[in-house]
Amino acid sequence: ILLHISWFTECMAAGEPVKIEPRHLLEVQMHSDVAVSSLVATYGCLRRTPLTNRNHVFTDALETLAKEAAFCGSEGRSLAFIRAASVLRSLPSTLTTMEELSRMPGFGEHSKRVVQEILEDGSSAEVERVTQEERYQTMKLFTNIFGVGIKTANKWYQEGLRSIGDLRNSQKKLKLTKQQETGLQHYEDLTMPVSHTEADLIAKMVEEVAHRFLPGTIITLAGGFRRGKLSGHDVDILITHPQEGREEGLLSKVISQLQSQGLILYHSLKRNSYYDASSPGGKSTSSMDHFEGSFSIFKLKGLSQSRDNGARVHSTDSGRDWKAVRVDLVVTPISQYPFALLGWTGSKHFERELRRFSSHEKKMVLNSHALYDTVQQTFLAATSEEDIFMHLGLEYIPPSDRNA
Ligand code: DCT
Ligand code: MG
Repeated sequence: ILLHISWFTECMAAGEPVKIEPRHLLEVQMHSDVAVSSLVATYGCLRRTPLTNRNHVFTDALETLAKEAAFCGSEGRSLAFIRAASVLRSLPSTLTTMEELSRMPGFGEHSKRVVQEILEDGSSAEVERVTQEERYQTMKLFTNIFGVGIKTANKWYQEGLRSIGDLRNSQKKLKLTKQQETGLQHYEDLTMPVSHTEADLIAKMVEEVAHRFLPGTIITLAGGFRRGKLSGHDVDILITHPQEGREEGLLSKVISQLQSQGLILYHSLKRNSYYDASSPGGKSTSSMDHFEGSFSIFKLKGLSQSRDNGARVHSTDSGRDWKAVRVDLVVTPISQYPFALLGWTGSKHFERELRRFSSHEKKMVLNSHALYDTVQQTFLAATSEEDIFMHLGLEYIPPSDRNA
């Protein structure tokens, strides 16, 4: 009964009658991992998580600790904090007592302690300390650079580098990759939020060029924007065509055309590799391995006067009417499109939870290409995201509720 609890509690909060259907009861029996005494479903993909987060004060703290753990190479510890934050993110109201927390899944002692401290004192001393640490601040700064991961950031920190200025001054001896060099060059632009208006403009730009080469091409804005976010760190675009196979080779033409118009500051093309990929029944949990794609930086022009949600849409440099914007383009055959759409809509944690649910509860392997039933040893076809949720025996969660 308590399975679809975020929905259940929402109904209660809104004073709406709660109608329990037989399928809900059935699902309680199916998901052994769901504690019936718990107020919130264990898996993030069983919960509805809208954009509105009423527990920022707790989730910000837990996410800081998650980041810090990741910077120390403790992936498991990091994930524990992410899981706890995600549970609080899905709540329809602000947490007020530890008693409420005791009925929620996924809270280890450490996360509980942090929440308790915030409930009692308004903040967590540990989180305050971490955010003041030079190492944490530097790692956060460096890992925000396009192309820079934790290992590189840590190496630079150990070498005594502390700021973007330091990196720029030592650029020659750092032996940067082309990607890092561009990331550093456009650091200010790339850390400025991308607005929905800007994302739409880029999607239109790609669509217009794609249609020149291949009429009927379908362009979809995925990632955070599809979940309703008003801004993001990049623009995620899916490209497909109703006739399977027609999309092959399209991306390089689109990029070349945009490049000749001077609209690409950086790009790294990746050819598709789904024909030489290992079986989707294998162990890989990567959600975006085998598509033809491009990690790019676009030069978005002509926005000098516009403003959107408070975020300036052009660079702060004087006289510049363009802004560097990170864009990921992914080309998918139409038969894989629903899987790619589901995989690229996110959130990252929602995707992680969908894959965990698929393998632990259903013995199925889900990625951005396919859903494979390891018991039946068959691929399950889908023409929509709804089909995929149905194969998994899950209630459909719309993109706006996938902000886990
Ligand atoms: N994704 C995933 N696993 C990852 C990274 C990404 O499943 N390790 C999926 C989920 C979201 C999508 O790809 C796009 O990734 P991002 O752009 O990083 O996420 P976003 O939600 O779009 O965030 P932002 O709004 O900041 O761009
Ligand atoms: Mg994104």
